[in-house]
Amino acid sequence: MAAAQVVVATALVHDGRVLAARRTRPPALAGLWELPGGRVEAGESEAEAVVRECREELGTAVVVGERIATDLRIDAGVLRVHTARLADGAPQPRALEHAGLRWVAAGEVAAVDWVGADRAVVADLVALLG
Ligand code: DCP
Repeated sequence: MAAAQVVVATALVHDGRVLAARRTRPPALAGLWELPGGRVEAGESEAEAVVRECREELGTAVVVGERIATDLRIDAGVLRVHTARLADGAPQPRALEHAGLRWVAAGEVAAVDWVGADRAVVADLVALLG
């Protein structure tokens, strides 16, 4: 059996807030907020995938930190969250995949309308933001 597809998500932290991105697709996820990311491609490390997805989706360079959560099961496979910080440039919703971005403070994390898998890391995000 093939290994489960790994999807990475980025807990991008800046000035005590974490970046949330509003999905436009698929219909089941449209309007909900996620930690930006996507599928790890063949031959790519998870950290490399985080860097690539942030460049593609947000137009920004990031430095990847540690993995903050256990594996989360999603329809596409398994989701792994990595912390990151900005290396250069303010994130912009570049890809059609996102309708908007917002920086979320620790006290606001629980109230965000997250996609299902990401909701499971709310406590980790609050701890991360301290
Ligand atoms: N996903 C999630 N939470 C995240 C990021 C992704 O639950 N923080 C889920 C949504 C999708 C799957 O993972 O079902 C793949 O995510 P993307 O569609 O963002 O991945 P890609 O950008 O790689 O997709 P595509 O290949 O469609 O461009």
